[in-house]
Amino acid sequence: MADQSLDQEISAVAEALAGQHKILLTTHIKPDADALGSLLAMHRALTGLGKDSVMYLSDGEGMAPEYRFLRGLDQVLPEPPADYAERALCALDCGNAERIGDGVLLEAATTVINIDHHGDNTRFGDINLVDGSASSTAEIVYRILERMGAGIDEETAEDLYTGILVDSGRFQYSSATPATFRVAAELIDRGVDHARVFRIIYETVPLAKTRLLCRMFARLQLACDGRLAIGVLEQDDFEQAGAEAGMTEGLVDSLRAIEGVEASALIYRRPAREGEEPGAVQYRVSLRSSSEAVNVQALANIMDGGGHRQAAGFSSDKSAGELASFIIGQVSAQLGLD
Ligand SMILES: [Mn+2]
Repeated sequence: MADQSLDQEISAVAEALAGQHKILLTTHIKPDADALGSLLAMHRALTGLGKDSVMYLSDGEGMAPEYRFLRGLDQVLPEPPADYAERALCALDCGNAERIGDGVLLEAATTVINIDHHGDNTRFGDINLVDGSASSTAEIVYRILERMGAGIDEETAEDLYTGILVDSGRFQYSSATPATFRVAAELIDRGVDHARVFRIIYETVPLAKTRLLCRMFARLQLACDGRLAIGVLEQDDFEQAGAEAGMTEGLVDSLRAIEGVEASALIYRRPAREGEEPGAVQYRVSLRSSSEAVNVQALANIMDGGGHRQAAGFSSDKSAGELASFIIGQVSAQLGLD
């Protein structure tokens, strides 16, 4: 996207938000740090501007425990507010409408504002701000708030910093540009204790999650001449490890980190919830690539999923074995191995 049109889109969203009073903010199911950070920061900033802002999350149960330190999560509603049809809906970090997890909101909203950084975003909003080159939605939210003249206090800064930190792979992915580092520096200037945020997210790993990691590595499968790593976690693995559904966060990245590996996949089936048939839970597949040669977004799109070239995912009713074969076939073709 040309910088100028992006700049216009930022202004359009800033004006649209400024023109609304009642706003419903939401983000994607199984929210990650970027989703939560963007949601909380936008809410605090809009509230600070005198707006009637409400946060809603259709399914927060798969949330990774390391993000629970973020302040204000207790204000996120598990059900849509009664007056949802009177509100403008602002979706954050959602590549498509299905990611919101609650179709009725989209139908009912007075206006839909879609703010995201997934390159394959379906532009489902009335107003769309999609910057596929941004490190994170949080970085985009920072630019919108700046444009609106909204105050960014220490808490808002921490929310945004956390989103940027995690989605940029601790500032190591190529999506982390000099501009990303400048925004991060600005947020630290506003009081973020970055060393503390780092410790909470990366250095207080629950033992149960470490056990889950061990189970994943115990059955590690290498394919495509060692360029593809596949991990599988069954419901039983979560039980044996004493792990909860949200503890898969980041596991796929450790598969990619193996020497020679350019792409990785984690195929997993979360534990069934109360009243849910274990067999009814679909497999979820998280995909990562560290090479130009493998585009995991294209792979996810075939299975009705989505994401970025280097990080994507999808859900499926197929078996773990079928999914592994599918991924090996696709990655082999992309690498020109067959
Ligand atoms: Mn994101």
